[in-house]
Amino acid sequence: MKRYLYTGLFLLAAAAPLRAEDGSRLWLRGNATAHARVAAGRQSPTIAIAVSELQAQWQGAAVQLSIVPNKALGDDGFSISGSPQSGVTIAAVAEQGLLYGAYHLLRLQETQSLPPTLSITETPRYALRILNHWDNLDGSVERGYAGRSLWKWGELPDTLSPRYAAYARANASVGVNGTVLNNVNASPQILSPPMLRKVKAIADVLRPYHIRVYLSINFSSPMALGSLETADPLDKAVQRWWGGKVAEIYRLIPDFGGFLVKANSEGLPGPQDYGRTHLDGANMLADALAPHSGIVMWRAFVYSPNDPDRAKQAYQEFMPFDGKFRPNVIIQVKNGPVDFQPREPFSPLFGAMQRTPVMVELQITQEYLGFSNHLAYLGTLFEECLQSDTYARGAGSTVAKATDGSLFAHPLTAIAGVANIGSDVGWCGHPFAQASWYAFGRLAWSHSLPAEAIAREWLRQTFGSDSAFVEPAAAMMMQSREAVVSYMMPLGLHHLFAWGHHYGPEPWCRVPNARPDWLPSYYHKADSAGLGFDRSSTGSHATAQYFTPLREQWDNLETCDERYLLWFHHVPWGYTMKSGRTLWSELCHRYQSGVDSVRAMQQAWDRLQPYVDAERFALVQSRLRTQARDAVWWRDACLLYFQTFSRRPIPYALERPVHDLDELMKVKLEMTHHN
Ligand code: GCW
Repeated sequence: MKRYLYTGLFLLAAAAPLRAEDGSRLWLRGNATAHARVAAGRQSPTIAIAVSELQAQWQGAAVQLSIVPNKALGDDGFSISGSPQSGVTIAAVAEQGLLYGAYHLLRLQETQSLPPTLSITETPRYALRILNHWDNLDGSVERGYAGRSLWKWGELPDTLSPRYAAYARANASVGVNGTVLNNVNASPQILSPPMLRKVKAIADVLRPYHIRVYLSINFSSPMALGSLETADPLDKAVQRWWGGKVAEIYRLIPDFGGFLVKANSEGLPGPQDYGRTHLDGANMLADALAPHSGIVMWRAFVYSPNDPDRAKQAYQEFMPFDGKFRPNVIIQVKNGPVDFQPREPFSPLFGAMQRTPVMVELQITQEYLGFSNHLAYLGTLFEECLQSDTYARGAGSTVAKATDGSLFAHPLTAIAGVANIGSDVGWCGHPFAQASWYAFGRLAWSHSLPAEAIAREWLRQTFGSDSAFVEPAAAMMMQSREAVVSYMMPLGLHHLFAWGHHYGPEPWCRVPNARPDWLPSYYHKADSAGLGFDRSSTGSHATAQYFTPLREQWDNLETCDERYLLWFHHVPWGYTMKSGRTLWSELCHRYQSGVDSVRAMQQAWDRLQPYVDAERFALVQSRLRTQARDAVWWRDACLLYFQTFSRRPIPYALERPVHDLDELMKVKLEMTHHN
């Protein structure tokens, strides 16, 4: 079986009732036909952007932009008053509030939700709303499925791609105010003087949109770039080197945001190479940045094999340091304890680390959700994580509240999303993948917005406001991520991916001498008795890292949320599930329901053809076909493989597999992108 992943599309010769669109305008498709009267009491490059956006697009009467001393609005907040008919006032403490207010007003117009009288006050829940680009200096993008890197390092700093400003505009329109330009697997070269001049050129373009630049750093930089013989964070020469480097950066980029650090993780250097700790490393960099008000985002994605359960390791390594970090350090924690799986319970560090600022890292790029081939709207995944109750201070202690400064009063609050953006004309590789970028920005601003409301907003702006389109399309989006969970890894299964890439299934994968925790069998633990990883008190006891009542609920097979069942338990094949079916039978039903959902998405999409331009219609239709084939592939691979252990028949009411296990075990994908 040969699979063609990025080999072009066969566009259908469908009638094109609507203008063709390539997706390049994202959700900002307002037609520049308006000539609104817009007045501002002050001038600045940022205010000029707000004014010109409103002038071009606002269909109502006049707009007044005012700076007011209303401290309650904070740096980024705004209020909107007046009425579209008689005139609107946008007020803010700072210029960026006016910019966000302008985009908010235009969004209400474009989504056809302008009330007759406006009385709006908005402030963001997180101070820092940051995209992380895993972009390498050679133009490749780690886990990127939307072409090459947006950053054209070769032609910078002299040539500025028009996409930089378009990128800044799109982000500002949803409130994103920071970007880490380079991969966390960082090359020391990013801090070399020529590269810093290129970074400065990008920062200059992003500045009027109030997007700060941050960089990922390599912990060995003092050795690779300087002539030091060590990168020991307690070494005075090392500290001086970082101090000098940071000062050099701020001379070029006075509003530079700070560093993102992946250290002692997946082979990268870090303080532990010198017998020091994450605390020593983070605080050393924090001291270098503090005089310039820069911050350190230190990642907790670590799993040195000191405990047989990888899911426990970040908590074990970081909890002892709680309360000991400098105030300008924030710990960046992936949503789940393992690694961006289609579904994971939230990381136990949320809620547990109370005396240190902690930020959520979400993955917008679909590393584990079918790349840009599969339609998987991640607003629901982000919402599920942010609304998970940690019970850290009793019921209602959601991950969102444990990180937004409300439950634990930290002035430094932030959230990050690993971008799915590249050189692709449509930015994200799949028209619907734009929605996950959009949703990240909207949730970073307001983490209690329902994913469904965000989907509708995005659809109206990106395609059109006809409810005959919006309602079925929103329904399709809302079930899309759950569909992926069902056909890939239902009931708490995780990491069944093929070796070397994370696209297709390889639950049988064996690689001689590989780290056990990089192999699917480490996670699914299938045997003749049953399936799943025992993380309960009879196993690795990861449940103990959660607060009561979760630890008890999840510890007990009978009360464990079935979404996480095989995450926390090794369950007998004949175990009776809530549906009354056996585990085996339930597993078969779940895989089939995933396939069925994709078929339903295909049907729903085909019905929407009259409402969509031909170009995007055909692209989505073609991607859904790939997704439908892949869903069957996943179902057959996983069920036929697990059946070698369960030795039970696939329930007779369900579709039969269409592949042979032997054949599937021979599939080797030719991936054209970086794995
Ligand atoms: O998910 C894993 C990815 C790596 C990534 C790493 C991380 C950037 O497979 O590609 O490296 O996580 O988040 O550091």
